[in-house]
Amino acid sequence: MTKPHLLYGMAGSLYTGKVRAYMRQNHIPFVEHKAGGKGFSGQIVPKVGRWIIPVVETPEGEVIQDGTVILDYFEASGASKKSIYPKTPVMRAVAHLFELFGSEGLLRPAMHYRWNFDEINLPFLRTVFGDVLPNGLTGEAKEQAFLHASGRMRKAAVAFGVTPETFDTVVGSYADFLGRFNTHLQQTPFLLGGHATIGDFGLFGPLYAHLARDPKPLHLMQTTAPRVFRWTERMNMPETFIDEEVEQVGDALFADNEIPGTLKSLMKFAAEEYLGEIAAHVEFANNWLAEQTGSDPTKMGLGRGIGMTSFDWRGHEITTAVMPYRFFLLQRLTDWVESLEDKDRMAVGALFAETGLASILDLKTSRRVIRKDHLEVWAD
Ligand SMILES: N[C@@H](CCC(=O)N[C@@H](CS)C(=O)NCC(=O)O)C(=O)O
Repeated sequence: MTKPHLLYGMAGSLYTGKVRAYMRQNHIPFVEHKAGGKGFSGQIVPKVGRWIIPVVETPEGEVIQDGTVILDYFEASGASKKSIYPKTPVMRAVAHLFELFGSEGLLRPAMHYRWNFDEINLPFLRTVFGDVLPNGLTGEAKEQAFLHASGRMRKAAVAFGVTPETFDTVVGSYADFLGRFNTHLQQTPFLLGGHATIGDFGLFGPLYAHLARDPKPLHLMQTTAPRVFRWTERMNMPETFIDEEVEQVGDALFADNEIPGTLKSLMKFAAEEYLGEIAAHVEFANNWLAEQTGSDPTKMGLGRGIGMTSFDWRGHEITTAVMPYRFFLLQRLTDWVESLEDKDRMAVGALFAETGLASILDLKTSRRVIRKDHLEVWAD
């Protein structure tokens, strides 16, 4: 019998959820280990160079970190039943847009609904965080370890722009998003049609691990956006479920020239919610790179963020962490569009212009972000 893959993660982890769902959908046998265990801290963390999940260890002993890199490893190995990369130019660009927006643009509601409703969420979160705490802790030591881990995440929420001044706006914009996605899912089982793409997997991180598991947002999703909740179940299912009442039946994705209005509405939401932020981050990074005169950027450890920058978000000036990983995902969109023939590039450009997203296709950092030894680094 072939050995299974090992997945190191946590039930409540946003990025672990994306990898787990992919492995389930593609019937890839795996064993999930809690990341607080000795196997992870003793053997995996030294190989990866930092404490971060998800990590997959292949049957051959290769260690892979990063949700997107892991999905690409499986796609390249032929494990995918239906590729998560659409074959047509426009759909593939839309898939990359939602890969970026889903992974990185819904962190405000994901963090707000996890960390700002302690009365409802905290008993659940104490248990969930058991997955990442060292084995064997009890009593006060366990509580202290939870307070330490959760304290770091509360700080991360602030670094994504979730502060008392923005709470109401986070709630309002998330309700808007849920409404649009719920309406879209009336006609399609997945974001882009009959099967999951990289766009679904991007959205799934925040929408499942936080927003469809923690008690406060789970109730909100079930009561206000039941089709989105059902989509989170479908994303986690190894079996196919057919509902003939949904207009899009079968595996096919939408045709490039038949983009539903409900999908355009979601693209417009991504523009309103996230375009200002990613543009401000690219500008900050380019200024930051220009200032690095005394040292070689390619040799720098970038960590999770290179600084903080401010911009207008829905009428608030907010300050958020500039994370090079986002440029790595943005490049996947812009590289794809640049690789297209003129007529296809124009078709993508027309859809992005119609939905307020034209300028995202021109956003570029003056150095590319690449991944080396499990870390993000600037390229030469
Ligand atoms: N780009 C990474 C992000 C992974 C990530 O941020 N994981 C979180 C848990 S969901 C984590 O490990 N956080 C620990 C930390 O930052 O200290 C991926 O997609 O794998």
